[in-house]
Amino acid sequence: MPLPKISVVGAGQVGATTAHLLALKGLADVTLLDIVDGLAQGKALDLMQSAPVEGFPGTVQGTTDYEAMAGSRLVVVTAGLARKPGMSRDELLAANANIVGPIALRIAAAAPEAIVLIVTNPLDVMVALALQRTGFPRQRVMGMAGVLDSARLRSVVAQRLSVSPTTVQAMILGSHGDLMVPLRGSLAVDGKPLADLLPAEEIDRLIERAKQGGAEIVSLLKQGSAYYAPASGVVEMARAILQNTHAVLPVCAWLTGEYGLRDVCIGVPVQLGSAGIERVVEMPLTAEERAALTAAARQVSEMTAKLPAPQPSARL
Ligand code: A3D
Repeated sequence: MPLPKISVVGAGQVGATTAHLLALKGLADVTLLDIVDGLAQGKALDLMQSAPVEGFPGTVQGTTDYEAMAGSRLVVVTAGLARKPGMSRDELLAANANIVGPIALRIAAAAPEAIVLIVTNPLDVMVALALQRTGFPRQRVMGMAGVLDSARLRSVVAQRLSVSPTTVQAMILGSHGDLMVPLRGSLAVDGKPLADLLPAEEIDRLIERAKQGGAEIVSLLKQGSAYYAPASGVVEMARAILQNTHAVLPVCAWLTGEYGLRDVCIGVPVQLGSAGIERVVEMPLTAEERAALTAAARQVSEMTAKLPAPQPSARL
């Protein structure tokens, strides 16, 4: 059976690592696209030269041509600037809107049936922008952040308890930034509530460490931001879509009344399948969690309202 096609726009750290994982896992034929001539082509060649050793079945091609996205089941957008030390994700807003807006128009033209998965920051606002510019239904435009944020929390909990990270469950909702909303009731190890294993203050400290996980990596790297775990988050979502698993994952989605929120993109539990977002899953929240999710949504709405109007040159 031929493999589905995934296009990855942006062949930088997150994009190239995503292409590598997709190829290694045999999930797709990958088209890697970058605005810098030679970058995607060079990385694609390098990846293809690992195929004889790794034995993966798919192909990776590199290009600067947006038309090459034609026929993609999924387009992953990682194009844009990454954070520098001390910089907030929100400071990237104007610069990355001028990159993601035109790319969304290109996707709508070249791959009108594709599902779009945004990674570029500030994540929640970029998903709203992509939804608006593609004109796609909300089922087909989403963002990756919650899988990463939850994985960071699962990782620190696993290290603290010396257990396998795959046995740790966690669900982080809200916006990808300071206003992420960890659901304390979701924290468990092999189904056993974390609250039975650790004191509340220690759980607070682990949550804070996970919240600062991205900034900690940015300050250590000195240039660029995290990419291995972000790419794993993208591939987990891609797998749920391509293999129609109906997995429930934290996904940035456009809400139309769920959780009492509307006309905003925010991280919520979503069932993913071959159509994209199959449904937003409404989990019971504490009053505190609901208030935190509402505050995060308000902040994202305010930032979305600040999006620059499309430039004539950006109208493609
Ligand atoms: P980086 O390694 O700089 O790669 C970005 C790539 O985008 C570069 O190769 C650019 O040449 C390319 N690019 C720029 N403009 C265009 C364009 N118009 N068309 C095609 N390619 C273009 O950055 P990175 O890979 O580390 O990060 C990429 C983005 O993802 C940044 O905005 C990060 O902040 C964001 N990010 C988000 C998460 C989330 O969890 C949401 C995690 C990690 C990174």
